[in-house]
Amino acid sequence: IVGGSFTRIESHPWVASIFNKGGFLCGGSLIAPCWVLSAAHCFSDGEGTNIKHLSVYLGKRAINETDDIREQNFTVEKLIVHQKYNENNFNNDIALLKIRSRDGRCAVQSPSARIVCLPPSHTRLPAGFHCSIAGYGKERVGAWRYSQILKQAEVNLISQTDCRSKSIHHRNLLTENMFCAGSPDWSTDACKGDSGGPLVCEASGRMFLFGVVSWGVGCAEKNKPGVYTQVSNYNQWIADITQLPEYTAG
Ligand code: 4AZ
Repeated sequence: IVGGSFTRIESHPWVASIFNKGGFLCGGSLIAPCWVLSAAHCFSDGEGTNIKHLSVYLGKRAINETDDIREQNFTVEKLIVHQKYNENNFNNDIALLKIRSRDGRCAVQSPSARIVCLPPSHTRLPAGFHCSIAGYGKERVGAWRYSQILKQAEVNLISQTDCRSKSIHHRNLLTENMFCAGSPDWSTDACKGDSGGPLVCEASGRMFLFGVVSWGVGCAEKNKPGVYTQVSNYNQWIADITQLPEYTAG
């Protein structure tokens, strides 16, 4: 995250960190005890991801530290990349990971690990609405490594019309499964490594997962807002997968 501030995992307890072969890969969000929602593009490197090489953490403040008290660590039992994910335009950039601890359990709720609410189907919040993003992504576009500590920042929702008109670049690239968010002075944005992580908005005293960090052109560049997957378009897809007998048995 460019701009924003360092934060405690207890302030964003749904944040998951996903590692591939021991290296940090992407963010995610805990949406049910056994399920983490992330971005499809995190798992589409040519050969495809071998789930044996993935591990998922909850309750982690720093990606290079082990926190025996707070963190929970999981392997990935199933990885479901959206069947209509388009790697050319990032349409349907959404994926689900079924997690399982070494002793066969799912996430245990604690002050540092908690489920985030899904927004009602097809809801969109008004332009200008303040939401927050969190992740371990780069603090500058050219930084040589990810932020070692979890960061968060406030961004405002941008209407589809505004995102298409203000941002020449995004004009023909924005689908109905995406939305834009940015800070009014363009100082704050998601960046490489924040992908898959949450954009949450508070409504009626609860935090809802409205977006998944998906793509952008550079980071915190003028008129190039961050683009997020519109989670409320996927309630049925999420329900179908997380409730499938073959995934819930055992
Ligand atoms: C990335 O490369 C990335 N500024 C994610 C988000 C943004 C840019 C790049 C948004 O994962």
